[in-house]
Amino acid sequence: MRIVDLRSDTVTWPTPEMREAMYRAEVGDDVYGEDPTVNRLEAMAAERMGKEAALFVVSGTMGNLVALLTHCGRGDEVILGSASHTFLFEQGGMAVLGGIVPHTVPNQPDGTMRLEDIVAAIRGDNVHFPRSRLVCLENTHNVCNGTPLTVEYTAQVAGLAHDHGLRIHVDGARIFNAAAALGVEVRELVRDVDSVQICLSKGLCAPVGSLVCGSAGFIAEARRARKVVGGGMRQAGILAAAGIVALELIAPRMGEDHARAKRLAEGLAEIPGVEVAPVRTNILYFGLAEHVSMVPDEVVAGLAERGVQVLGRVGGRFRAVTHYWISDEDIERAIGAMREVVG
Ligand code: TLP
Repeated sequence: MRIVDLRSDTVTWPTPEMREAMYRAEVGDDVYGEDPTVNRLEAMAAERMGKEAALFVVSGTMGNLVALLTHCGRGDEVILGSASHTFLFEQGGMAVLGGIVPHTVPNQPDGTMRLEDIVAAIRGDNVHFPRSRLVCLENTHNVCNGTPLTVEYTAQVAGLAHDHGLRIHVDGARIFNAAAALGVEVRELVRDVDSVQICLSKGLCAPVGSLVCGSAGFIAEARRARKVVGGGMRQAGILAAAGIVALELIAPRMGEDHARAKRLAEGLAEIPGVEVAPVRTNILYFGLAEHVSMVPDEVVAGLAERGVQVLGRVGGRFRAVTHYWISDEDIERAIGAMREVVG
């Protein structure tokens, strides 16, 4: 039975073009800066993001950590969303490894933080306080229904941060989804920010890798931070080759995944007892109405028996994510399976 795997867009396999490019990749020792394929990928990412330089790292978690370690020293404070991936799902690496203090501000349902809440979180100069150093945004916002943050909102937060002498980092794990949903160039979304982390291994299908982008000086420092967390790679061109294909061939097709997520949302919404959250990109959350007497695990197991995988979350919320390897037919199968399980 073909499995329709909607748990995440991280489950994507590399495309045949990627495997071919990986096989043929020219490589060198990247710690010496001698891997031509890594260098090409970094230059390409920097150009796409409108930044001076970029750094290839193993994962989104490492990309965010390296950016935070570069912006902040021990005892500095980072203002970030209470539902952000960096706060919830990165083991508090900033505190564990960097002595950096997370200061959370509530995320609104659309993934934003209210400007007044950010301002209120910024510390004054006082011997009792850690030093506010950085604001982090997440675009698209994973837990907040995959919602894209707009160019205008990002610019407002960047302006506010800079006015207070803080810097701003964007966790852009799915920034290409945001750009596609908003109909803007991806570089517009990060125009005013100091650094951005983008993932190649989610909807973009590459097997491994993220990039941190920023000014040349910032990236030179980030290269040191990457090394100290053990992220200096050698013949990494094998991996970067897939990343180049990801940027060239996969990034432009995010809209297809969004259309399928929308169709899935429509199909699920027609099933009595299923409540579907608004969907803007490739991430769809849904839940069960109170009168449905099933526990989430039963739904996840029932779908799995029918070859459909979704994530079941605390509080009875389920997540389904569309990606390159999900077809129109798979979406109809998922809807049919849910109808059988809940119906
Ligand atoms: N997200 C994963 C899980 O960790 C939850 C997923 O399946 O969605 N930022 C954002 C916004 C992310 O969604 C993720 C991964 C990361 C960072 C971390 O990236 P990796 O997994 O490459 O370390």
